Amino acid sequence: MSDASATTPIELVNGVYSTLDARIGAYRSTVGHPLSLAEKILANHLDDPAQGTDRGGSYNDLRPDRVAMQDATAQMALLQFMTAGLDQAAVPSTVHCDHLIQAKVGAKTDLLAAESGNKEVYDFLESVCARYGLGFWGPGSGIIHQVVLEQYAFPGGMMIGTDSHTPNAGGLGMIAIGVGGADAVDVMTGFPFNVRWPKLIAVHLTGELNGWSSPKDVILKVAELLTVKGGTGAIVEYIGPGANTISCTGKATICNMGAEIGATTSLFAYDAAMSRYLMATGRAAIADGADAVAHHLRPDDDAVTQRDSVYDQVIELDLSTLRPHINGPHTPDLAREVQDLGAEARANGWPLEISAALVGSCTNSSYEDITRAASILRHAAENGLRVRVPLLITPGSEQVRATIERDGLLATFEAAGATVLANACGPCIGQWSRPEAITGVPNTIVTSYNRNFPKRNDGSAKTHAFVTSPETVVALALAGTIDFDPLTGSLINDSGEPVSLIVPVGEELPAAGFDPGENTFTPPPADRSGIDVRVAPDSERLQLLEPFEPWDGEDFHELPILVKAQGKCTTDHISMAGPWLKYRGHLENISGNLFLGAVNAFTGEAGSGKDPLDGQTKPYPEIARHLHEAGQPWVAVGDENWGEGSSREHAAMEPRFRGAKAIIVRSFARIHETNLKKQGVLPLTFTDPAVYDLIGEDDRISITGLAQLAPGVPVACRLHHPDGSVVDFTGNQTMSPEHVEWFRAGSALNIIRARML
Ligand code: MIC
Ligand code: SF4
Repeated sequence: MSDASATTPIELVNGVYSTLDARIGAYRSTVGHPLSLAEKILANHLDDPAQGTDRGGSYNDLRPDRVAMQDATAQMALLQFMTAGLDQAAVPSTVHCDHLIQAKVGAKTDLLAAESGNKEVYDFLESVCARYGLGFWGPGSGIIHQVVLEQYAFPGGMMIGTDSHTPNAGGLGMIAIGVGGADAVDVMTGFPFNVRWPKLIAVHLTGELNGWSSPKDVILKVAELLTVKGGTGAIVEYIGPGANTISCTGKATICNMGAEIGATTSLFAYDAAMSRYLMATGRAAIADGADAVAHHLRPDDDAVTQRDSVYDQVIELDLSTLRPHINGPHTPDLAREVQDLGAEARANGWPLEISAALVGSCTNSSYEDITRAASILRHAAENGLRVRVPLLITPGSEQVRATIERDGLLATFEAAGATVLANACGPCIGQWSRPEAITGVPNTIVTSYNRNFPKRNDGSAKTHAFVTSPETVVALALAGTIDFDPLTGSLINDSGEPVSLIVPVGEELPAAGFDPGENTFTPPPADRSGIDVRVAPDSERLQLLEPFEPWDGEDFHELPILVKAQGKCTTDHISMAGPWLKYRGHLENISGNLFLGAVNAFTGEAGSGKDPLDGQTKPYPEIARHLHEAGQPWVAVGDENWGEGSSREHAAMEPRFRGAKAIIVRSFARIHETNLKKQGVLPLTFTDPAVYDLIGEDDRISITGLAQLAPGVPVACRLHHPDGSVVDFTGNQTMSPEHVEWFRAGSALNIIRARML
């Protein structure tokens, strides 16, 4: 029975806590080693407690407590859910309107523009929520992860969310996993969530952050150490005495950006900081409940002392010596300390001058973040310093916005000339309208966001985005250049005198409590019988889904290669966001962006290649449409960490819709690989990565023996060169028996549909 209220009811939490003793006790006796926190929470959510688990090996069924979806992914998730024929979502689920609001002028104007521009989509989402018993957070309510942290996350809980930064809730001790819409559909239709039992990485924290160093610097450093694929298939658990010195929202920042290292999720143990946050956000009953079972909400003491044998990998990090970092451009793991950036930028020809500075996003817009950044601005203003570049701020939620307005913090930003944007993703997801005069030339921006792939923020590959803490963003905005060390540098003020910045001072939580602001939540109505979900047949933005065809039982013979991508091919490269977000509910229209960002390995150009049917050079989406219309299936080839970044399943559905049979790459990012399996596309990795180099533009690929497709058995492939010569190779796959069924049925959803009928 689902309960889509504005906050997680204590009954749900108590239900989860009531099984901890028995479940954890049983699990401990089967594995025979001290337990990490991740194992405890997962064991308590196993669908079948007797099911064996094998780290990095077994796929297990879990029962999450909640589902959350944001507007840009909810559309496709709910279009799929609707085809299952249920009357109500099986677990408490919510939809959050945050991604579709474009940042142009400022909060009020932009929100009004979004409400009218996206009306059809918001009406659709609101009516689906009402019809199927989901909670609806309207535009202006805030970014999904912040609202979840404030309202729904709880220590020891487990949730999935259709957004890669769902792990934000790990800051409140919850296992929160980012998934594609099809996984959300499983859970909303009452099926378990299936995931590979994760490996465990411990980050053992000692010491205490000080001065300019902030939680963001912890994850910027960890991203450097683990790289964008180092967390793949693992839960990163932050342990050790240093963890307790970080605020709850700071922990959330760290877990949030764990998405950038590919981790399944990241997690902190329940502690006093979490209790304080629960109290401050009106959830004292949950804090009491958690206190009563606190020993289950942290790793065993022995797991921490014997960490080298309990965890698969251990990173030691001394917070006391950690210095402020800044990562980028173009990849979130390119890290260095802030004072080293100037020299590196000069050596690489990156513009030193900053064209815009942005504070906020789901990663960094807590009360603590904003007070720390504001303290720098206040001191600067008192000492005749000015912000030298456009400064933009996106509050993470209506509650944060109302509170920082009440406490005069927004006024500090506005006095410094900052533009306050809507409580939404905005420039973080390319929803940022900037003049061509700026974006048309190489330029540098600094943000407190988490992602910085090319074109991510303003659609321009010429924009170099660097991610850092909010206080460092503000310091660099005062300097106007990335060649500045806030710790030791000084800036010249209005009177021509040098001024050094003070060390940022923050407040963990508002002394006067949070101001909830406007009510932006709509619960489902008690009587849902008469509610109609309407999708206009001629809509450009919404399209009802047709089931994908089941596999025809044939092997794949001599398929052309639509794209051989070189280097990074993230979900942004496969299915760009920004202006394309408007088609997230219309599979055919959004397929107009397929591979627009992918770099053609034969030409070095992004977004275009040779049409295998007529030999002409065209944009990839046009070639894909041509192949689709001609009934010609195809494959795509790529390099490492294919599908890194977002959870958007469009990056799997578009290729599927256009006729992709297999994606063959050196390695995959977790969410995207699952999304491909869910939609019936075969994800293969080269057993011998060198085969990638042998693939030519006019080659074809055969994949055979598919009738024998079985878990873990490599698949036979053959590369056909145009001169008739061939190269045989194998593709590894990570299919479970269930995944093989999805492939045969044409998609995971086809199986759900069949079971529901
Ligand atoms: C992102 O940060 O890339 C997004 C936009 O939030 C995505 C979701 C999406 O593409 O809709 C994510 O992280 O999953
Ligand atoms: Fe929104 Fe950016 Fe957070 Fe994604 S990372 S949820 S786009 S604010």
